[in-house]
Amino acid sequence: MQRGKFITFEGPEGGGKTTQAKRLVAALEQAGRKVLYTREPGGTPTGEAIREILQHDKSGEAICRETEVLLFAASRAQLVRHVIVPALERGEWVVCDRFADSTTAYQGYGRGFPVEQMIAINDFAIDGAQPDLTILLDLPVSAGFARLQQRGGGKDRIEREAQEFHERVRHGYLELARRWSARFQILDAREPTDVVAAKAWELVQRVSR
Ligand code: T5A
Repeated sequence: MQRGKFITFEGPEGGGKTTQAKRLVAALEQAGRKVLYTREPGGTPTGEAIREILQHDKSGEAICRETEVLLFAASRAQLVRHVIVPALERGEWVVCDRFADSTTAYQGYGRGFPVEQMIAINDFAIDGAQPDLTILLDLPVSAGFARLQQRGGGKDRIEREAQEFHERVRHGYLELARRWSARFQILDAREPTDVVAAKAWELVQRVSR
């Protein structure tokens, strides 16, 4: 059985990752592929419980930065072993809304942990399950937040970080795209949804050949 392909969507807040990931799943299914959609943090019962801790901070206790890194990694380790790798081995395609590059961008570039340390932690968590294609939906931080404000629903713990934090995250993603230029493709997330979806579909055609 041929292994499926693994596609991830990454980028700063409000770039349209969820919108585009779901559009891609629908397009792949229409093309006759079996597809699994998942997201980070989350995607397993353990991962979703970790997501609650990371996003809503309900205990009232501040989460240490080190704990934050390890919780993201723990959610990912579970998702890779219980969901992503089994699906790929069944020949399915996997579309994931954020993955390991989010830790490098947010906790590495954003929080200031050494980037190489974040990459090493990611490597431990994912055990070689690298995406075949990572689509970086890039847009200015202010444009992403304007969209989220329009959508409503308030900000989660990380969205509440200062603008400079989110600028570092965006810059970090662009660095990662340069570093891993064979895996990353950058799309301008300011373009209309249909335009971005068409460009993403074109990129996906290339990895399916
Ligand atoms: N995080 C995550 C880390 O710090 N480290 C990690 O390792 C990981 C995995 C996750 C948070 O955790 C952090 C990053 C995040 O802060 P989340 O709730 O999953 O949080 O949030 P995000 O992944 O950031 O998703 P968002 O909801 O912020 O945005 P999306 O998914 O990029 O955007 P989407 O599709 O929900 O769209 C946002 C709005 O814009 C509109 C949509 O209709 C929607 O209203 N929109 C467009 N409008 C105009 N033109 C377009 N092209 C549009 N595309 C979408």
